[in-house]
Amino acid sequence: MAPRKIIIDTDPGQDDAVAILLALASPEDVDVLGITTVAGNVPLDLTSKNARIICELSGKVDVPIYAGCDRPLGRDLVTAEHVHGKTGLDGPDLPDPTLQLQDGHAVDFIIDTLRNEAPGTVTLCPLGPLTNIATALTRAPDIAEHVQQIVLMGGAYFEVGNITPTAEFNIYVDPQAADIVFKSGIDIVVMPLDVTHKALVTKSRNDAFRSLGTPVGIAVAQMTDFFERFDKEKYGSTGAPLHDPCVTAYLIRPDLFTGRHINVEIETESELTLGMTVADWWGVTDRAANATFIGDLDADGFFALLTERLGRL
Ligand SMILES: [Ca+2]
Repeated sequence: MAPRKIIIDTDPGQDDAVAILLALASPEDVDVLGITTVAGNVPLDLTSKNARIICELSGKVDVPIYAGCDRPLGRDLVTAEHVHGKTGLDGPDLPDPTLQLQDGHAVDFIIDTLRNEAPGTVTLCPLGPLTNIATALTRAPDIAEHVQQIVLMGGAYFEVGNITPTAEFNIYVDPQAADIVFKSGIDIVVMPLDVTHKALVTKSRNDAFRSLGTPVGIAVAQMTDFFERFDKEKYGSTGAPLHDPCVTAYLIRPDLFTGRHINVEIETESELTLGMTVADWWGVTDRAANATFIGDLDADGFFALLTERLGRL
């Protein structure tokens, strides 16, 4: 089978970095048409810089990188330096990038790329707030039929919220954008906290990254070392959850994941529950299913895949 054509839309982020590295290490499975950046974990200038740092680290410098929206559609940007550090990529000491951003806006790149590809052939992989994707779909509704699937990290049901008591960060930052995407009619696969909190980097899993002995393996180990402080303190978990790599791992090994095809709606108005993903996991409404909401994964299989692929870079 030909590799799946994908666009990674991202706000790196240590876990975004690992997701991107996994994709770049897997050319037989995914063809990365481009990487688009969005404001999220840190402001846009930093997410755009971090995306370039990651591509240089991987040695794959021919993937075009475009900067996108620097703020959510209808509200002020909320960032997460308390999780990811001041740079968004704290942990390893990586050099400033020499790789340049492409001219032009990420949203234009998404629109043009989709229009140039056959209907139903490009998968969008949002790893941050959905601002770029929603802007593209609003400006050019015709691109929806060119999308094969959207596989995104965001939301939560059983785990509820990580930035407010009821909202997951990516959805909370731009709930209006999320609402547009979830109502788009496109086939959506969601990696909520319910599954990503089961993708924990335990000490032995992190040792496996470090033992690769390569610049990529060591940098990933240092990133997760940094990232895990926050989650260990907050949740008392055994290690850092690798949220975003669930997206790229799903493209390579969907059999590692299980979920339910259900209705998911986004709360866009309530001050109390803004950005909540109202997921009808138990099928208690007659609202039509619009997303596959993943609930579980084979964590050992996931980390085995990750370690094997990262070892190639
Ligand atoms: Ca992210």
